[in-house]
Amino acid sequence: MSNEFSLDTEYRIPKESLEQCRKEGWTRLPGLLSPELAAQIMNRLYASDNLVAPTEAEKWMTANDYQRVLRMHDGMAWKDDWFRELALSPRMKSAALDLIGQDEGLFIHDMSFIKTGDDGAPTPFHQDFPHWPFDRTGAFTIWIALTDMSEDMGTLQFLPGAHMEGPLGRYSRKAGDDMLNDHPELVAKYGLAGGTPLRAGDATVHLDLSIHGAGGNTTGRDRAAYTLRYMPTNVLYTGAPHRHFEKFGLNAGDAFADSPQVPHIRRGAA
Ligand SMILES: O=C(O)CCC(=O)C(=O)O
Repeated sequence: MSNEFSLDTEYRIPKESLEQCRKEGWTRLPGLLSPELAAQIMNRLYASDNLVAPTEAEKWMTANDYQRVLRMHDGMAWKDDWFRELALSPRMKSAALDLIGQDEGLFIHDMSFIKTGDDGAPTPFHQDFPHWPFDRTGAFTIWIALTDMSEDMGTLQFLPGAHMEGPLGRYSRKAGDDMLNDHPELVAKYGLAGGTPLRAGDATVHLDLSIHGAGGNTTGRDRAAYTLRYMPTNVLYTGAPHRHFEKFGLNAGDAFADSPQVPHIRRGAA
């Protein structure tokens, strides 16, 4: 792996990108990982049988035969040290702390979104926050392309600035539930951004209130993404059911920062 991409090398996010993220709720992180490391992540995910099905609260994600159209791994960094070391590496940590804007933060979740090439359905537009048991906003997702992705493979799209609307609710009542069906005016108001090709190892970031979705994938090639989620240290657990977060041993009202299951990331610390 060339030094430029090493996990020991910090990835500092330019001021303009941090400003874009604050204003628009998303930004790009080109070259976050090397294409070789992206391929390694993909191979490890494909070799793992740790697949999860969407829960009742995730019905929006896909049709019933989810394994054909969407393969998901959840919480790999809580099952396999290789993924944990990646999430806590100087490279990922420096990028996450730039986004948090503080010298300390929390690593809280990782997940894959692999749309198979034969019939990868679109990802309905949604916000993440209403699906999570967090008492305040502040969490965000780093979404990493694991293969080169053309536009027609469905990279994430965003409504830039729409995070300022605040939480608009869960859209999880049925497969394909899309918040833009209830709020068609938002596209006219904010427009659409993203959805452009990515190289393996490139990433996009979106905030928990960003409205995002993706086109389908009918290219015949798998569209594989790996996501890492981080947040500031002050967020409290609401106790709402969630496949991953309920494993942290917290009671409603507890701070995520106090769970031994939640790794802290600190500027400069090993
Ligand atoms: O990859 C996708 O299509 C969905 C990803 C997503 O919604 C997320 O990471 O929050």
